[in-house]
Amino acid sequence: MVSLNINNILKRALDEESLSKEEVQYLIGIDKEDDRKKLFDAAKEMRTRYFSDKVFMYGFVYFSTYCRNDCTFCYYRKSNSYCRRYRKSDEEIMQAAYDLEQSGAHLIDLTMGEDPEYLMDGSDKLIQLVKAVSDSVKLPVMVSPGVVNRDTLKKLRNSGATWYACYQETHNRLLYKALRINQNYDDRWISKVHAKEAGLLVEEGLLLGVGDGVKDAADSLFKMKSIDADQIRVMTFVPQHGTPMYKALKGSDKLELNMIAVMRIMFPDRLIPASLDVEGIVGLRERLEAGANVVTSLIPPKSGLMGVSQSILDIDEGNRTVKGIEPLLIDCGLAPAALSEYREFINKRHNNLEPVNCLNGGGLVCGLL
Ligand code: SAM
Ligand code: MD0
Ligand code: SF4
Repeated sequence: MVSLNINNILKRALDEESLSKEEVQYLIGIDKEDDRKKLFDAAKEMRTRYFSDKVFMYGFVYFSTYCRNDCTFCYYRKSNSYCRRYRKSDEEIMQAAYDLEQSGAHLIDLTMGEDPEYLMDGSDKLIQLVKAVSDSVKLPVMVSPGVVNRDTLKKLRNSGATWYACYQETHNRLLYKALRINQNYDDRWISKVHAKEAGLLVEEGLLLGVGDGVKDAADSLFKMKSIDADQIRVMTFVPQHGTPMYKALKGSDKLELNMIAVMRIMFPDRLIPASLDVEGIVGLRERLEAGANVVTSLIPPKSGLMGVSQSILDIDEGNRTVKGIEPLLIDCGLAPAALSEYREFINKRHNNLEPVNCLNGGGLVCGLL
């Protein structure tokens, strides 16, 4: 039995030995500042080993904020009458994608609420949009449409999408039920299995500060391992006006930072975002110092486009742009990656043909990467 000592655990982690769930939980929960510094240093060492301190930058286009769901944490839940909604035209979406490409972003993330106009039976509006953006912008495209069926995922892949992003938020089923009201946990999980089968890369993510604990966080990391996600993320809950969780206290982002570092140690060759959508530019340095290697939620200023959990913070000021973040990257000893390096990562993940065993209990081989 290995003793729970930070130096021993980090040494084993840097030697790339697998950590037990007990050890992972211990790392996630560390609180003493000098121990946290050791954790972040180990995470940065891993990032240097696998990514040579290069950072990828993702453009974010939240093109429709209409949603049929009622997630308790989300500003855009359907019953939030306080929320100003929009549905951008194809021209506006293409313009935003073009602006992001010109600014030096490496990817366009097309995100929407579960907008019935895009998701109703027989509609190919989403497929057409992805095709139009993929054809006109020479960048990989991520789609974040919520849960969609197997057939739609295949069509998204065929129309040019590289990534499917869909965050489980938690793997504690009781908590999931309270957060994603009337949404089935397994349907959401299986959509990611189907996405992999369709040849899409997958991003999986967690929401922290919503009643979850350190044990939930550790369990979630092992669950994430089972799906072999290509990109993994954590975001701290930001209370939203007009929602049932508005009065909840915004948790400190300490747990998010520990989680980013533990993710980097457990998944050293995967992409891990530092989202500008939690604390804006002010929170970027600490997320990068914890081992993140992607900056997400870059949004063209004055486009009228919003963020998810910070709907307007830093957008029109131009702080959520490649130009706005570059000085900070450099100050952190990091550098923006070249687009060719991003494509290399994608190709490597596409060529990883290891079968994954990712369905609960069944021991099934359920997809190829
Ligand atoms: N509607 C689609 C869906 O839910 O999958 C796409 C949007 S998804 C990318 C929005 C994500 O932002 C959620 O899955 C959640 O992780 C995060 N998010 C939403 N509201 C948040 C909040 N108040 N605080 C922190 N993160 C939040
Ligand atoms: C972000 N606002 O990266 C985006 C969003 C959706 N794929 C991503 C949560 O922070
Ligand atoms: Fe809709 Fe997504 Fe917000 Fe849930 S998280 S209410 S599905 S936009």
